[in-house]
Amino acid sequence: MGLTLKEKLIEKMGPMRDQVRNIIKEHGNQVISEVTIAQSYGGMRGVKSIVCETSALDPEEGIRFRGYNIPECQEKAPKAKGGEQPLPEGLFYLLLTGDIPTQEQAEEVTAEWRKRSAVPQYVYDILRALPVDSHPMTQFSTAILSMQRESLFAKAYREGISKYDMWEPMFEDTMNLLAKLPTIAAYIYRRCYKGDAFISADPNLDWAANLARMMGVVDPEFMELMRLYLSIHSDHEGGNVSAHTTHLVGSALSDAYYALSSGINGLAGPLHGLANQEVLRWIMNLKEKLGDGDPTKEQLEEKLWETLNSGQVIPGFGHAVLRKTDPRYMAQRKFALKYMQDDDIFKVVSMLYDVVPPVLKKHGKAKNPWPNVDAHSGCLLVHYGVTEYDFYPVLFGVSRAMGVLTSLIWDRILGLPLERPKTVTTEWIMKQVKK
Ligand code: HAX
Repeated sequence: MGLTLKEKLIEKMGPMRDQVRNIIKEHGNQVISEVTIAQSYGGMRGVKSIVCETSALDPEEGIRFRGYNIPECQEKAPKAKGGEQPLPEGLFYLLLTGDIPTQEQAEEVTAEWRKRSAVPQYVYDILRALPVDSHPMTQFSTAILSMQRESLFAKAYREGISKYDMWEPMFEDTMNLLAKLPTIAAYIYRRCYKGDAFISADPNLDWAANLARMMGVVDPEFMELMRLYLSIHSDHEGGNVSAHTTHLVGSALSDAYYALSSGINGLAGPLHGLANQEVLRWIMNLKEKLGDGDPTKEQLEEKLWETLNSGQVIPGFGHAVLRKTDPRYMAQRKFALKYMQDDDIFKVVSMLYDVVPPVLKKHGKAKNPWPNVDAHSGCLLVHYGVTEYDFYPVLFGVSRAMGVLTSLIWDRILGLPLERPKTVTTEWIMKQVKK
């Protein structure tokens, strides 16, 4: 029997703590970034300031999870029997420990989450008390927050836990939360769109396949899609809104429930995770307007300019860091080319890939005219009958929870302090300018 996930983490944390302590001691004063006035007003774009261990985003190449890019993860990470896509459980193991797990180690995560997956009855009661047309992200965030009373971290803090040991209840809270998220997400889906008819988990299925099953989509292809989807949305380094928010709230030693719920609220913004909903809404509006048949390139261009000229953004395109097509988009495109080449919506998504970048370049504002992850995900979901696009960001949230909670555990391992950057007023800036 090899090391359990927790033992593996313990093995990794000592050297990392020493390394960070030494870096701060020996090089703490070294400058790694400067901040301009434009960056202060401009959402801190490009300012290197926060530390995040789990993944790194290169503007040209895209995301690397602990050093591995998406094709490498697809090739090396454990898969479900007969499947080709990585098991998200393996991605979680990688994000947490830095090592790609063996098949057995990934399956241990599946088994551990299965053990912890029971959702308290009061969560269903609370969800049922919300209007059924509350946005699915509101329901998701509320469900997570409602379980805060279960936090082992909060309990340990009350009982006087040492700072050095805080990672452990954070790890337990993370495992408990991740175990429950697919059931909660699927329940929200069933409640909102399928007459509140609950479907229970199958103890023989993996985490992602169970989410598919509990949503009521039993197609093995959709289970593969969920494995891919939940793997590639898991993490995007530390500065994006959901990761940064979770980290910030956690820095006040708020527990994983408070922190994740906040991160999910950030993901619910249309410039972030809600963009996948917006992309589908945009395409469906277009199809509704044009009627049956594929739109022409000219019709797409016209609609794009209409959107831009009315002061709105083209959802699914552009990125704060990336300057090339998002590899998460490409991974989904590869999936579509394999399973749904002739799908109507996929055809529109493919046309947009050709038509939007020149339009955005001509428009002259967006620094990155290329598609991001959200431009593609909706069309894959519609293909398998998940047409209710308001729900899409919840799936993003289930996946993103893996990355942001992993970072929260590392925040506690490294003892990172309360985050509190200095703010300045425009009056202060004016004084600097006059100097
Ligand atoms: N359509 C129209 N205009 C766009 C644009 C787009 N897709 N992307 C950027 N721009 C505009 C910006 O609104 C900004 O305009 P103003 O100067 O008038 O404010 C200008 O171009 C410069 O912006 P930028 O520096 O290129 O981009 P930002 O770093 O400020 O913003 C965003 C990055 C992702 C928010 C932006 O590209 C956008 O709004 N895209 C559409 C929404 C979207 O797809 N969001 C999902 C991103 C991926 C993600 O986080 N998923 O969760």
